Amino acid sequence: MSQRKPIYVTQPDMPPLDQFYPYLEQIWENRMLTNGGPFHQQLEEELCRYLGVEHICLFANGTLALLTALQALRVTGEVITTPYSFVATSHSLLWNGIKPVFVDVDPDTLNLDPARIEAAITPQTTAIMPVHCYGKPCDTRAIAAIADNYNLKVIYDAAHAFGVRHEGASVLNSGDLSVLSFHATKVFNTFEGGAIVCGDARTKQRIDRLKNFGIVDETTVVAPGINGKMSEINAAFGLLQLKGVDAAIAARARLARTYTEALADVPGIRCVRPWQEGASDPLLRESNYSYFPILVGPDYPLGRDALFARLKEHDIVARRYFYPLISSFPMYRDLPSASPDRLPVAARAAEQVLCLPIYPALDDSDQHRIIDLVEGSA
Ligand code: T4K
Repeated sequence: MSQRKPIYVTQPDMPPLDQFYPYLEQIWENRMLTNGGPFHQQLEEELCRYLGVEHICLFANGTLALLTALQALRVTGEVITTPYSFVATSHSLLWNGIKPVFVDVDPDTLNLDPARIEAAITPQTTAIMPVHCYGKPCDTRAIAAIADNYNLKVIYDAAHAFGVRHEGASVLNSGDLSVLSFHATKVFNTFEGGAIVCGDARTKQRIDRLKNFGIVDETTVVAPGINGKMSEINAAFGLLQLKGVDAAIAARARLARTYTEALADVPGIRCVRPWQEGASDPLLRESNYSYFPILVGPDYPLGRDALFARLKEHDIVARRYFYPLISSFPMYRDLPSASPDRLPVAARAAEQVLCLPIYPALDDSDQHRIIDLVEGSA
């Protein structure tokens, strides 16, 4: 058994600790620990500038942001969504008493397939909740056209899409609302955290009230809001992280390029989010390289799970994001739309996917060890 430290699918990018002390001193001095303190305010402003969005509402995590986004738009009834995501996407619907309706994904992008959405719309449908899976933009134009036609809201689960651009602008401006996660495993993290991006001040005000118990002022409560607030310590860490995020994404892009080139000719392996020339430019990038998913097809000498186990034997902890499909979990599997024969593309991807380690501190020799193991030459 080797004594090496495991290599995880991701590791948070940590700025030097001494750079965090001044923020802590400031918090101690301010004695404002939460409820919209100065660092919270500053992070909202800096994120709006960095991301190129009009308004942002910070949250304690992405799941509370999803829950609140649905409430902000008063979504009810049925919502069309993808089964190929992290469970938080559909859980946010159940927590709001909404019925998820699963629709299959596109085989190339693994995002919700717009061509299949219309057939799933019923008189109860009020919204679509797509996911920019692994940070790859959905077909936002096609989704907008369907939403306009049927008068549906669109809430993007953009948990993976921090800093991603699409057709020359932030992908976070698509739809009615976009929801980010700043969890420790994400490209930009605040330990735990999340946000809702919206386009107008009125919606921001409503969301800000909903995340603070529905409070308007000392004597007025207008909605059964939740406590979704981000604390000052998380906001301060976000400000520090933001300084290094372009360098972190550039480091990820280099790793993605190495994987893409090394694995291009391995029979049976398909890179779902290959590195692309020019795609590291912060103004153009359609990817933040938050994940490096590969599909292990029938031409590969090992099954996906055998490759997963082989890597693990070498202390490389890859992850099968997103297996099992959300629709196969007990709270969803009896829904008519959850039947696996209606979701063949997502079901196949879930059986074949393996996310390889990618994070700025992954060193070249470890990455080559991973590549050698996938190539079968180690
Ligand atoms: N929508 C989508 C599409 C999402 O992917 C997510 C979250 C959400 C919504 C909800 O957002 P949040 O409420 O989480 O803000 C992880 C994360 O917990 C979750 O945030 C993320 N998606 C999901 C895709 O992955 P796990 O259960 O796989 O995490 P865990 O603890 O196994 O971490 C993965 C690896 O990362 C570990 O092997 C080690 C490493 N790691 C992890 C943590 C927490 C570290 O090195 N340091 C750390 O602090 O869910």
